[in-house]
Amino acid sequence: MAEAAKKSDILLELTDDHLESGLRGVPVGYTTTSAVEADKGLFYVGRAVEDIATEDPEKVIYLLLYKQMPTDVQLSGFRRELLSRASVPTGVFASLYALPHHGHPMKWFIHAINVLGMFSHNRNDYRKDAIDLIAKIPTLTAAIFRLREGWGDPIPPDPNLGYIENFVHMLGVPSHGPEETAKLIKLMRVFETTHLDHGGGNLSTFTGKAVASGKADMYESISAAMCGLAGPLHGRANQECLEFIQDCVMHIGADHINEAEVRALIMKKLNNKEVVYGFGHAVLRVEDPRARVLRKVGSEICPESPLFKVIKLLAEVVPPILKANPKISNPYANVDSASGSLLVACGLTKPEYYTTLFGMSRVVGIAAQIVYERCEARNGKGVPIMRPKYFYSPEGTAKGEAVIAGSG
Ligand code: HAX
Repeated sequence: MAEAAKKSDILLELTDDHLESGLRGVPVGYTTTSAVEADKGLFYVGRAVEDIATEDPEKVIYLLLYKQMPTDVQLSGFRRELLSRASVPTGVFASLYALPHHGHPMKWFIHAINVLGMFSHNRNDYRKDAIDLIAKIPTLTAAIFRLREGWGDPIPPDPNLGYIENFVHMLGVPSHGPEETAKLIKLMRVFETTHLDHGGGNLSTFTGKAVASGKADMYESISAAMCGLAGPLHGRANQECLEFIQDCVMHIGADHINEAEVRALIMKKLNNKEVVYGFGHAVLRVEDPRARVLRKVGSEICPESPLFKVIKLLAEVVPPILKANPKISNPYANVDSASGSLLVACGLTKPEYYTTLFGMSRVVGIAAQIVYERCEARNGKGVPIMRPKYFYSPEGTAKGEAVIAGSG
């Protein structure tokens, strides 16, 4: 009853103000995996992400897929299942060898997922394809790094390693000794758990579910979702954000990082009408808890890194500046503010790869949500094909108010 009352609070009377608003606040459906609460943060199946970010990634993936934390027996069975499906058909790698090295890694990633779908024997079984894709995505992502960077052929998964330990093993960063490897594993475990899911309406998740609503298979749907993630206002913000932080360090000098200089750079950016990457959020109205979790990891693995010093300063300096602009709904740091600087400290120095790491994790939440919408919603009938309404209007709002000429 209480739940019903809560929902009716947000069911809207739609007005013209909702048009061309990117569907802000327009209720669409249910998510069974996660919730973004504007004044509290992100919850996976009711658990605050801050509380479970350092759990084993396999446990958190299991939670999103099966809506409960696994017992030890369930966890070891799940690990075995992921490992048994982690190998990627060589035909997928063959297609990667043909791609241009100047193509952005996200384009490789999207291509690889789509090609992987051509090798699926699951006859469009969304549940089986979800597990297969989750099992194989670290293998694919690692291969993309290796082939683009000329590090050598893909490295096969090691059946004795965990999900993220295996990913780092398959990456095989040539310059890494045991210490760097351990640091990268520590970061990537938290990177994975913090990026797995983010409610139902973020662009990539919504896109994936919309494409799946036409009964496109899991691979087509996830490829489409990853096209959404590739945009700079969404998943690629982590790349843009690191480039900005690197710029700060270069301008100020690694030994002279100070508040006044950082503030001046932000003001310059805003005066140039540029976006301050890593800040703001479409739903949250508090600091993104995932930014805090990542800064905590940073204080353990790279406290002296100049990039890390800048992100700590930005988290203090930027919010009061953005608050001065009443148009900006959330002036606080988001998840993308911190991740890139930590990845650099762990030896993954090229920002253009960061969205693939985001994608590797987010595939889990999107696949879990697609399984719900296709196989469970409406007593198993599934959500119907998406078909929102657009008004025909010759000029739209390009020159002031729209004149609606029909509504077919
Ligand atoms: N810097 C400068 N301007 C900003 C801003 C920022 N960090 N955040 C918001 N604004 C501007 C918007 O561009 C918008 O301007 P217009 O009205 O001229 O279009 C205005 O403030 C109102 O925006 P909003 O309501 O506060 O935020 P939106 O819901 O429209 O957008 C964004 C949310 C995350 C896209 C936005 O805050 C932004 O562009 N941030 C910087 C990019 C970024 O860090 N993106 C990653 C977000 C996390 C994520 O989804 N990762 O995948």
